[in-house]
Amino acid sequence: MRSSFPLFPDSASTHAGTVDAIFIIWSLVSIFFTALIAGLIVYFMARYRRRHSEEVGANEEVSVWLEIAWSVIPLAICLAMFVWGTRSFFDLYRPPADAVEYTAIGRQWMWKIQHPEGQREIDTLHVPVGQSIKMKLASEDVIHSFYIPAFRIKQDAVPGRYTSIWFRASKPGVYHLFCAEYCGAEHSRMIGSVIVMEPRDYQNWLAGGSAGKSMVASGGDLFQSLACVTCHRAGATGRLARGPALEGVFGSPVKLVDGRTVIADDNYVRESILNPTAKVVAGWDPVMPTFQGQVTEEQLSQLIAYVRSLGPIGSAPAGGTGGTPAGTTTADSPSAATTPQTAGPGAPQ
Ligand code: HEC
Ligand SMILES: [Cu+2]
Repeated sequence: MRSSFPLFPDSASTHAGTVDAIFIIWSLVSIFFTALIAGLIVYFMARYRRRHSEEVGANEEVSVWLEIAWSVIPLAICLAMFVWGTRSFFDLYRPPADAVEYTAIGRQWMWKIQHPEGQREIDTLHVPVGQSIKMKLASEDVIHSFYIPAFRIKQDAVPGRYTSIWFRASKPGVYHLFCAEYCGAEHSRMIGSVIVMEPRDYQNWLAGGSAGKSMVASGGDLFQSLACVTCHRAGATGRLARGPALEGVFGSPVKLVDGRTVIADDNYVRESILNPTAKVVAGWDPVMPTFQGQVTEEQLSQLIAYVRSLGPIGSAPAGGTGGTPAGTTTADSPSAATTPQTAGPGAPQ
């Protein structure tokens, strides 16, 4: 719970223990060596001071073992901390496979949150305790930073691309949500709350809200209304296809005309929609129009959720929540890479 004068934030996520341990141990190690070195300086100053005006210094024997010790011991401590810190850093930024994806879009000066089930909130984030949650972050204007001290997580929200961070809340309660990047005049008012609930309460909360459509369903609507479907028709190949089928594309490698192969992740699909000529799929002409300026950040993440939900052709559309990419790579998956070398690109405009 929030206290009015916290000296140390609450520990309310599974990250908190490791992050605190690293912080505390590093602080103690630093204090120990600072005190040791400063103490020795003062001691030696007194011990080896010049007592008579005619006194001159003499060379001391150098102890090789002493020199080795003070090189090797700090090195070992630093390397151990480096390995530990790196491992927990990767853990913070690599969501586990069962993580459910929420979207947070920063804009001057608020956080717009969207749940996979479709609920939207501003400056409030309701989450169930014990569930791994991946926050996908974007920004509509300047750099913001999504910061929940009680969870020990902080990640920038950068215009033009997606970043992400994940957490698993471990304790019900209400915690601070901040923007930790100076983002303009009212930056200090870009604050909100994270409300961690028991799973049952969370379900009630979901049921009580005006849910609207899930991310995937809204994305499906946009796919129709923006006419993506005219070119990306499921199962259409040969002369019918004006664009590659998107089934099974998400999470798979895509071959590009310039010979590179990229993995179709959030940022790839985002770029395909906003700047289609940046990476053109091998075997296709760059006929896709840009949708820059026609879709909001929120709609973009809905479209991406929809594209991700498209399993391989023939399979039922994946359910809504999807933290794991639908459609895994199979050698002969009908992704665009190899499809219509002859018919597709030649189709009228
Ligand atoms: C005029 C036809 C056309 C329209 C409309 C269109 N696309 Fe495309 N799209 C293409 C073509 C052709 C390609 C392959 C060439 C390329 O990469 O630019 C493509 C590529 C893509 C890719 C990359 C696919 C892959 O296999 O890697 C995605 C994702 C995509 N489009 C999504 C969309 C979405 C979402 C919309 C609607 C907002 C849309 N497209 C509208 C023709 C179209
Ligand atoms: Cu901000």
